[in-house]
Amino acid sequence: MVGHVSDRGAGTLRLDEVHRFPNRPVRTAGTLHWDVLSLYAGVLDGLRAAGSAAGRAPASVGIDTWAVDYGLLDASGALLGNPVHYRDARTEGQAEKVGAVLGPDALYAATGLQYLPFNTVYQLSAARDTAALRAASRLLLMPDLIAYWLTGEAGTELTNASTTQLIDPRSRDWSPLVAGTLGIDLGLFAPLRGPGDPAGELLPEVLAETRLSGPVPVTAVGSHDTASAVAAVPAAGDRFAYVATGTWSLAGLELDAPVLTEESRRANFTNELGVDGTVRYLRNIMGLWLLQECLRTWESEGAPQRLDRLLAEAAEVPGPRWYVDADDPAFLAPGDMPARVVDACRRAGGEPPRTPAEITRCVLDSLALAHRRAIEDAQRLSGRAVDTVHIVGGGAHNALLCQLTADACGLPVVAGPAEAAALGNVLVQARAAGAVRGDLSDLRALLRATLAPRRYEPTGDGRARREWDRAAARR
Ligand code: LRH
Repeated sequence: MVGHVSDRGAGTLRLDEVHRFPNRPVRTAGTLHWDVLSLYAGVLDGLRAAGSAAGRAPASVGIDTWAVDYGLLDASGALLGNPVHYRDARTEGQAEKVGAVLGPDALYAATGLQYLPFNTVYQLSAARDTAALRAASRLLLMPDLIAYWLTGEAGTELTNASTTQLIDPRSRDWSPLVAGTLGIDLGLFAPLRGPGDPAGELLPEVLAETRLSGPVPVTAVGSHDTASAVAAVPAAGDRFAYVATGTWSLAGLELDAPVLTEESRRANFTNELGVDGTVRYLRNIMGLWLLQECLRTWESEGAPQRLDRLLAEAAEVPGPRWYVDADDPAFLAPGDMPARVVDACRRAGGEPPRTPAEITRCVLDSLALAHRRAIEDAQRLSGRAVDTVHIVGGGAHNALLCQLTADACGLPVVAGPAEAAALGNVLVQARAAGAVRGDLSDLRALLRATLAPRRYEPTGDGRARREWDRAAARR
């Protein structure tokens, strides 16, 4: 994505997509990996395309990816094997092992991170006796690994580091308590850097390969994609909730300080760190992964579905009628998703959904309900009330999901931008480069002045509203 950003005059904020490449996990010898070299090749192709589209090198480059995963390097800087995918089964049973050393309540009090089976601490616990971890002298989270290959400089960006469960959200620094108790060597991590900090320059070999003329600085951004996406929520004021939708739905609030209460832990809320000293107080919800995986299954069974038609049909299915628990780890692994959804409905009692349209409706109603529960819980646990829900990320294009979320929450939904992560990424770079000024609220004002989000008012008769209330009350 090439961003064009300025706050002069009426302001400019434009994204051009110059290259897109697939991210296909690969299973070898029973382990699910990221094909990180193919991703890096895609980044180089993208930089080359960016240069030729703009006719000049970009003023800055910033990288964000999904959270928690990492690559290990030996002392010479060579990658020790392909990074393992967080959906791999290696973390099964690790929470119990870690819990025996550091109880879940103490771990939460120290890190404020929700329990997710794939948090980096559980991955490191699974990797404990492997040759790769023993041989490693560096651990780089995914965006930091890409940045390292581009620049030769190693750093650990803070927003993403906060998803490792090794960061104390009060000090915004490593937690020696957690690392020490769990026997994790903090020396593996490169020094922390924050969004907006310089992160080196493209290496000569990278400039040659991408046909860019240097120097091209690399800037640390909210390198956790969700941190960048939340930075680009076009909200005015602070009475808003957000749902960053894509493979996951990340639903919650932006706060100034973490909420580390026992109640918050029990509600499985996370305190990930955000841009400009903020806290992303949210819950992970399985998200559109449920639908993506259904589509993949139907295709592999020789019955491919067109998404637009499927969504139109799903909108005609009377609902809300079926719900599955969109926080259930049973949906985490790749595989036959329609069967898992139908199974979960059958266990809940009554006639399960049968057709692809009914299953799609079930998935979207379930996500809308999970969004409502997360937003209600976040308000209760933090004491911050909201009057609007912002949906950003890929799901902002899904009109049915946006409308159902408005209906379930009984609040207006403002949908867009869909490319929030890329926008939050370029805005932070542009500010570091001096092209825009101000704090998050100024960046958001620029978003509002240059984009046209779509608004969904809650609809539905009294019966539908009562059904959402009933469903939300059932836990
Ligand atoms: C979304 C995301 C999310 C994490 C998950 C691993 O892409 O970064 O915030 O929990 O991936």
